[in-house]
Amino acid sequence: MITVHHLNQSRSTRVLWLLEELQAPYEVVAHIRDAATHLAPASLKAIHPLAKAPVIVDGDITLCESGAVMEYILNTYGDQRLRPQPDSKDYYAYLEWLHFAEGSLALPVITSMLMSMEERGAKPLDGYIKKELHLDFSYIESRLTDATYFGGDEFSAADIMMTVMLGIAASLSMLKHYPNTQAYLTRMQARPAYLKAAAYS
Ligand SMILES: N[C@@H](CCC(=O)N[C@@H](CS)C(=O)NCC(=O)O)C(=O)O
Repeated sequence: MITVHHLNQSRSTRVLWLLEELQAPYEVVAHIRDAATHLAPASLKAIHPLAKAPVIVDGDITLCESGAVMEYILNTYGDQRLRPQPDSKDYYAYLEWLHFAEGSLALPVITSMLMSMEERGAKPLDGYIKKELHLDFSYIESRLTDATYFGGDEFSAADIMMTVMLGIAASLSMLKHYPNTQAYLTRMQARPAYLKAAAYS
């Protein structure tokens, strides 16, 4: 059975959500952020040298990086669910959005979050971040104008990757001018499996 090393307020919600969608058995080991630094505790470093969540352990495998963990779970327990077939028309759109969440969107969103935690903003970064956020959210809004889900007509793991990052963006008031994205987020966050996963935070 998979053990999910869950850090409160972290990307490990993605992993819990996916497992709930698949109704796959798992157990959770909770790690609590340091109250002063907000960093992961030493207990997580004992599981993986990067000391970042999520980490899963399944038999001989210990794996971090939420995208890689999602792929592992789909390969091992997915039974062809929650991603388009590799020879389907939607497959590469699915793959793009699956990776976009961490590869492109995470940087400006997380940098903004960190800056908002500072008493004094890092002004030289402002121009860069605003440009990147505008580019990324315009692209997302356009995708969600054309498609119901990031992967096409069907809900997939790409939606899980994207929704968790979009939730952070919404909490930073970044979605005000992107009505389709906001509506999509509301829809995703109403999914029963998301609500179960989010209850772990
Ligand atoms: N790209 C990695 C990011 C991992 C990451 O930065 N995790 C954060 C939580 S969302 C973390 O563990 N932070 C605690 C720390 O750095 O001490 C992924 O998608 O898994």
